Amino acid sequence: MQQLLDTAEKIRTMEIRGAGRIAAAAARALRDYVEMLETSSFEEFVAKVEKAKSILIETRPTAVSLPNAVMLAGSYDAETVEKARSQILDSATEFIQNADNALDNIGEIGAKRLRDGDTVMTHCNSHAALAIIKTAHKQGKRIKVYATESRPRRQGFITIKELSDAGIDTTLIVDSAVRYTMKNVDTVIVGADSITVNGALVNKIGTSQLALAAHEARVNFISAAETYKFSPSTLFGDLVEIEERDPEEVISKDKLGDMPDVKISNPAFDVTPSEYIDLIVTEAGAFPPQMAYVIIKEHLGWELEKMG
Ligand code: RI2
Repeated sequence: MQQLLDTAEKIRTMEIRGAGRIAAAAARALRDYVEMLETSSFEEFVAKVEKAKSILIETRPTAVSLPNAVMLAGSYDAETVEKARSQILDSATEFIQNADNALDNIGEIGAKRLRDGDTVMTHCNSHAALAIIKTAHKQGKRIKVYATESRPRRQGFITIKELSDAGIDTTLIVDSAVRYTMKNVDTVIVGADSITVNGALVNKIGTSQLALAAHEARVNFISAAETYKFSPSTLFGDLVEIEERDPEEVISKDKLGDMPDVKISNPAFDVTPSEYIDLIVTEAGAFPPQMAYVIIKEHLGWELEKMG
């Protein structure tokens, strides 16, 4: 259990971050926990596995990849400890493997949307979005990238490191330079934390500003998202909760000093409506956002059965 609690803490503090990485880490933690779980009582096994699942799911509220991963990795229908254990080990291993392959497919499919000489803007740090840019670069296309800083956690620094290590022409901009810079951009590519049934994209705070600026400048806007980033529960009316993080991430109490009454708001994500999204690139193909329902139905049907 201690290992699982450590992983949960790393997800909460964002030592492990990025909707896809969170999902894979949770699947691994659940697999390792189940592998070591010592009990011969099936009731106890079920209770402990369910408890472990909720600990992982409760770490961060917005990225649906987390509950989807825990449900897919932790699925079993056997009614004995050993059979259920072996089913979960198989499901979790399959999820982790599929998640890895998904990034390769997203890279291949999305790279077709980039032409030699294109300029891309990206936000935060998305492994799925970077898979597209890196694949196009590997194919010999000359791609130039503007990466936003992405305050307050500055994940843009991880992005520029990854891009420059890959030998890609990279420029860092502050978040407020998005609209000014958009005139030089051909395509915006971002990741996804959740995609709702009506095709809205929930992603790092500031994404909707990129989308708005891209729309105004007639620039393509693409989200790169594995199918497990679509949210089945939105089909049943649930809203995606936007995580509000510690104000200390924005400014420390010391620096606020003599302004103790000033409040700090630190929402970690925002919502981009489907009208501003040209395409969602998944491992199963490139879809318009209006097809979110079909993706949920075909790829996350297990969840619908449980709910329906
Ligand atoms: P990949 C990140 O959230 C960003 O919002 C990013 O766009 C999204 O996860 C998807 O990332 P955070 O964990 O799965 O930094 O594509 O809050 O890596």
